[in-house]
Amino acid sequence: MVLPCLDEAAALPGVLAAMPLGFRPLVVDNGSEDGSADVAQSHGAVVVREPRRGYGAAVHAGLTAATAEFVCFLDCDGSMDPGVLPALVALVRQGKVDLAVGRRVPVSAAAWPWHARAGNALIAGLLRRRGLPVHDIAPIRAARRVDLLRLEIADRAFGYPLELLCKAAEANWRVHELDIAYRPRASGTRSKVSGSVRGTVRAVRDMAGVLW
Ligand SMILES: Nc1nc2c(ncn2[C@@H]2O[C@H](COP(=O)(O)OP(=O)(O)O)[C@@H](O)[C@H]2O)c(=O)[nH]1
Ligand SMILES: [Mg+2]
Repeated sequence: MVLPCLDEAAALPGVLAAMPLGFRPLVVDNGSEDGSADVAQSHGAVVVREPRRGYGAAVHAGLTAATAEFVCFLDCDGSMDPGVLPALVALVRQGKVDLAVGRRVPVSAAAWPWHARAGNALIAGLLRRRGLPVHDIAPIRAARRVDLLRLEIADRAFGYPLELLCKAAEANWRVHELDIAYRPRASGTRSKVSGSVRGTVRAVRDMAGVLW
């Protein structure tokens, strides 16, 4: 399991404690300054260090470092329960789909700011027009490792999840979306993306670069 991480020391213990049986957590750190790497290590994760900044750079480094046949991705801010991952992996393992993704269902208004939700809904709508049955550009997904490497995703920032979905559509992958609970990130931690309008604008800019 690949966990992109930037300054999530307060959330990591809870996320790693909820790791389902048989999953090996790889925390990819991008130079956190809050001791995230040490916390991850002391809670049983393998730490991969990626000097290049960016969500996509972290996810790609984790995918490269992973050795399992099936890989999955999850934020390590405590907003999503790792317990949902076995269901996603099972869909891929059973050969029913090539990519299983989570559709975030917020448990409260605070879990998902309006601007992030609006930007996400807009882009998911464009993806459905390309034939993908998705309602979210979710940061939670499972697939075969070799399949993902073959997609050759180039974005190293917040455009990564969208580029992944676009390339999966081009390659005619079977994609399935499951509802998952989306909680507010763990207290004591700070959002890097959708916590501010500025962050959302940055994410939409990265994503627009992928779509056009
Ligand atoms: N390695 C790495 N992880 C990042 C970076 N930016 C965000 N993340 C991680 O990616 C996940 C999503 O970021 P987050 O701040 O939760 O975005 P939000 O959910 O939109 O508020 C979290 O696990 C972050 O720690 C980055 O530049 N590098
Ligand atoms: Mg988050």
